[in-house]
Amino acid sequence: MTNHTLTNSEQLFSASKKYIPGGVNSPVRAFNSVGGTPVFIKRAKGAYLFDENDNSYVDLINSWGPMILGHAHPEVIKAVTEQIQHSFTYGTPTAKELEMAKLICEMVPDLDIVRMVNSGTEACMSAIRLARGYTGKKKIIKFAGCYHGHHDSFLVQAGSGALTLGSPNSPGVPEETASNTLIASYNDLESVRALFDLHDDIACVIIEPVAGNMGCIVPEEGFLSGIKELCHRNGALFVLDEVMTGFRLAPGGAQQLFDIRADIICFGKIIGGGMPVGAFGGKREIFEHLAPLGPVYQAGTLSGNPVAMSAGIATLTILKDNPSIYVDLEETVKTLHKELDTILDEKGIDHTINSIGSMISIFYLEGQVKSFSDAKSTNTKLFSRIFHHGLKSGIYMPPSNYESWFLGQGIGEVEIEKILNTFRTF
Ligand code: KE4
Repeated sequence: MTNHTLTNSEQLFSASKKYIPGGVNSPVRAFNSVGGTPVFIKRAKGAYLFDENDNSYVDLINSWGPMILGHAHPEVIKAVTEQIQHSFTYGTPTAKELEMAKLICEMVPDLDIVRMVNSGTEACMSAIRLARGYTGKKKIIKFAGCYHGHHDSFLVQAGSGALTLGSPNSPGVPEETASNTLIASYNDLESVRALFDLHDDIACVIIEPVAGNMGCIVPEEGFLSGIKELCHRNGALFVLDEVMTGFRLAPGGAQQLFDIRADIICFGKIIGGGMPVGAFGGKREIFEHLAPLGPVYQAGTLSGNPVAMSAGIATLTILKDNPSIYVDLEETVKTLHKELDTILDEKGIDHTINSIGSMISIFYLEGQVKSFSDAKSTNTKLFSRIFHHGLKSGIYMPPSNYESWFLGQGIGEVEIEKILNTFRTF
């Protein structure tokens, strides 16, 4: 067991709090739900993070999803290095954006057309604006515990960081806005049907095809297709938020894995290969309503910039050309699921592990976890103790029980052993 001192992180954190709200640029990084000082990371390579004291950690966050190829992949670095010799951004159309859009439409089944933006939040907020503009209706349905970014309409019973602050609803969101967001329960099709029976002005349903922001929760058979059918029967659009699952669960994301087709799909994270990129796409007929073709406005100074496109194209091309990456990641997660289940059973620790593809979460409770109401009874105090034990053992898990682990390439036998040992020695 290496003793990971945090002195430099502690000094940096207290200094950062003077200049940055809470010392972080995204709340979940502040360790609010696990306590202690966040570890400041200085560099990363492959499956490893290195802190300011040069301690190494097996990375189970991978920047919350993007780094599926592992950190500092040479081909991604090469693509970005080449582009920046020709400047960073022009604010004009470029051939790189055409190349990126074609690649995405090749990889994602039945995707006609796609618009690049700069984050998952932008992708999801633009998707619901387009759905509202296209249908002329104003309400949306989201699911308790799902997170679609920090747009006003989504901060109602939101997951992810909002949960770690215990405030799934945020001040600053006008009641008039929040009242247009209806809440259903994951894996409960009746809760969706009931809302459609009550309201006739629902523009869309937006859902994470595999929930990752209340911990990992897999959709039950027929749930997603049932939602799609309810949407189309009621003149609403079916919107899949694949910011997390896109290019992670398969080259074609959840649409490929579950053989389901949405009207609008949102992307982020992996699509940028670590650069700030989001995207939303779908049926051509719907996107003919989007500016400059149609009246639904959406724009962005750095949308589709050549540097981000270079990182995204390199990343997606490697994923497209090497489907074995998905097989290996899935094998690793299956091993972790099985071995961790055994270790936690032997220790008599109540737990449920949900996993699919390269996504896995451990809930410290008894019984199944199929929705947020199940997930919220997880023992977050126990999670925190295991989290810090992991940190001391050189494993960096996401600092919240309401997050999925994100695995990247480079997690092999040695890293699996390190992860299992953390739980064995707990
Ligand atoms: P961004 O705006 O953070 O790029 O994407 C928002 C978003 C949208 N949809 C889904 C399914 C997401 O998971 C996210 C962002 N995920 C969180 C982690 N679960 C981001 C981490 C953070 O907030 O720092």
